[in-house]
Amino acid sequence: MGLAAISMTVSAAPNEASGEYHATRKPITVTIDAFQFQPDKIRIKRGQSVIFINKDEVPHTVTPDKNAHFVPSGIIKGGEQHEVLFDSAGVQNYSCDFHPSMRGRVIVK
Ligand SMILES: [Cu+2]
Repeated sequence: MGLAAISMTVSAAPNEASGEYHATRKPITVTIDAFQFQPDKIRIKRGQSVIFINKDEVPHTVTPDKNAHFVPSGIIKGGEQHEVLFDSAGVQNYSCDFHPSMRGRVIVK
């Protein structure tokens, strides 16, 4: 996915429960480099998204733990990136399907 596509996916979708718009919250970037999520702990606001950029040459995933609430990234090929929307508050832990020791946490307020 290119940068142009990314900016288009940051849509101005209203949160229907609150009627509040989250479009002004810019995505945060997490880099996947040398089999690590960097940073592996971030804090964001509900409705904010995270762009995971895979700088490795091998594919990775951002897969929620059983009790986490966000849509799995699917495979992010080497050199590619994927945006994940976090619209549930709480501690969202995730790992990579291929490398279970690769773990990260998004704290959604
Ligand atoms: Cu991996």
